[in-house]
Amino acid sequence: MCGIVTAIATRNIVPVLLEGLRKLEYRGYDSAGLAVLHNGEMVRLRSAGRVAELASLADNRQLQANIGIAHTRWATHGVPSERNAHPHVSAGLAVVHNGIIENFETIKADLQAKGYVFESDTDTEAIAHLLHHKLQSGVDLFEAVRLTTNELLGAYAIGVVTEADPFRAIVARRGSPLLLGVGEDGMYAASDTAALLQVTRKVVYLEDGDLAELRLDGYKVVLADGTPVEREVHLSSLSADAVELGKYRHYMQKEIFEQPQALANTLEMIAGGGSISAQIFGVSATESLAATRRVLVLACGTSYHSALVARYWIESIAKIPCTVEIASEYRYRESVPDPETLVVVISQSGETADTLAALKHAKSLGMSKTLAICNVPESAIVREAALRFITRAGPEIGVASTKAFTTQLAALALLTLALAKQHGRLSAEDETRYLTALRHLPVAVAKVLELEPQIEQWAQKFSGKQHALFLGRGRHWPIAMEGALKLKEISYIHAESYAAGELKHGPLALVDKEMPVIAIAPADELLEKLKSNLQEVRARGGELYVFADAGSEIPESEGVHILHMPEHYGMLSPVLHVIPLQLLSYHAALVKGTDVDKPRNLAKSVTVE
Ligand code: HGA
Repeated sequence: MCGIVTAIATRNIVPVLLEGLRKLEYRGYDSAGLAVLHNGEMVRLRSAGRVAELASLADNRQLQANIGIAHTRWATHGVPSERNAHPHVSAGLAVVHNGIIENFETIKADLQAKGYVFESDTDTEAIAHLLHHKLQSGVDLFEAVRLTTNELLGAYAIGVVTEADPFRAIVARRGSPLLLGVGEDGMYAASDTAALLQVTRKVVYLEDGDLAELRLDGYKVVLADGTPVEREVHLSSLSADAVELGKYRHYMQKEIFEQPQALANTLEMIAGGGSISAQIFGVSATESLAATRRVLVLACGTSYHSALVARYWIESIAKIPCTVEIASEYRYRESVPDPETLVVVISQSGETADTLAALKHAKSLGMSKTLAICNVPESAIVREAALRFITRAGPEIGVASTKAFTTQLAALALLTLALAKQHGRLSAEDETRYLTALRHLPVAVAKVLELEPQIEQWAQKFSGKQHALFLGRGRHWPIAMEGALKLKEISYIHAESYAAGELKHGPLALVDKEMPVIAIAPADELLEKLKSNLQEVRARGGELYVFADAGSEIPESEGVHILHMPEHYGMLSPVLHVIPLQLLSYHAALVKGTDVDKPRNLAKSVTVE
């Protein structure tokens, strides 16, 4: 996903722009570029490769400047190439952009009719020419950006500089993230704080619709209608090194608490837009998803659990048959290939050997429609797949995956909606409803994280146990699986998960007072069935720990402990229900004193078979 850096300062800002881009590299990108005023002239450099290449281009030119914009691109409109890399220019004016302009085709056609010639396939170039056109009418740069952004539909964060007005840079946002950095020697802006810590800790978060002017001696912010507005200056406590622990005891705890931000980053593409575009999975996705007749998801471990949740979503919403298979099994069994199947591979690192091999195996069987969902953009799996979606969880250090899992779920929810839409099975009303729920997800997750103190108390009771049973039904059954996996991998307590309806077919024999039973009890259509299963446990003396949505109406009683979750969150409820299970295993492990971030016998990237 792309990133923006903008700077105006008394120092040479070229190294600042480049270092800022390096800090944004983790977001994933396919090309990079910058535009600066060097001796008053606009110089644009672009590279279809890494930021390091752009840096050496800048070095060769001995580029020096006091004002400029820079960008890492993750293509949505037009293939990754130098020609499509940002900044895009229109007669001495340069623009960088994150997001998708949904009405760019109309704007483009209009501008072409006025004589503007487009050099790229991007939606962004339309912003540059529209801005130029507005300037022709005599308004100043700031007003021209305001008028331009008011015509844009979709999501954007933009940075603008122009030769004609060398003493200010303009930035604006709606949907995509952007914040200002107030420096000692000038003003800065970037997609995230990490890019600015090199120059300042004083940051100003822009709100949707905000427009800001950056000058050497300060800045101003206005709303979309031009009304001036004050935005608070925060002192960032972020460390310059994003993977430092900060106030947390372990990476796992830090990563659990980073989930609202990780989800917001992953969902950036839909933050402002009113509709879902298949293009977020790659330039050829529209065609590929429309031609998909079946979905096969291949993954391992936690990623496999996210796939299992997605199966419920894809079949019930997109109405497309979906199978999920453990990658290490798939690669070695004789299966029946089907070229109309979309093969989805999921891996945090993108290097998981079994998943990579399964992807190659599927391709060798003639299945060329492939999609990688990964957290590491340059990884082998991403390079191997035709389509990709990069989750933006940021570096995940703890071996037990947490934020990678919830961001994978977010990616899979987007895939479900994109598939449903391509197949004409998503009404405009449902699209709006699902997208609204997705956009609200970071806030909903933050609310669940507030339950930590209560979960800590529960964890005390678990640490003395040898075994635990996790129960769930429907799309929460995979969440029970994930809860059991988390508990065993970091606290070494033996845990099993079952679809609650399976209890009486065997595992009920294990239940006694030494076997805590954890139940995931969302207030959904299966709740009454689940309640009967819980009665079966209670009748055998099993102690129940129930994560119940508000409205589940399961009374607390002797041997039945209830933790109340927020309102039922519909389709996306699994994303919320996994959070307390992550916290439960983390705190159980703390009580047991295990090495939380590096559990015995396990490695983070499973690059061996
Ligand atoms: N739509 C623009 C910018 C894409 C983007 O924000 N990627 O993360 C383009 O395709 O160039």
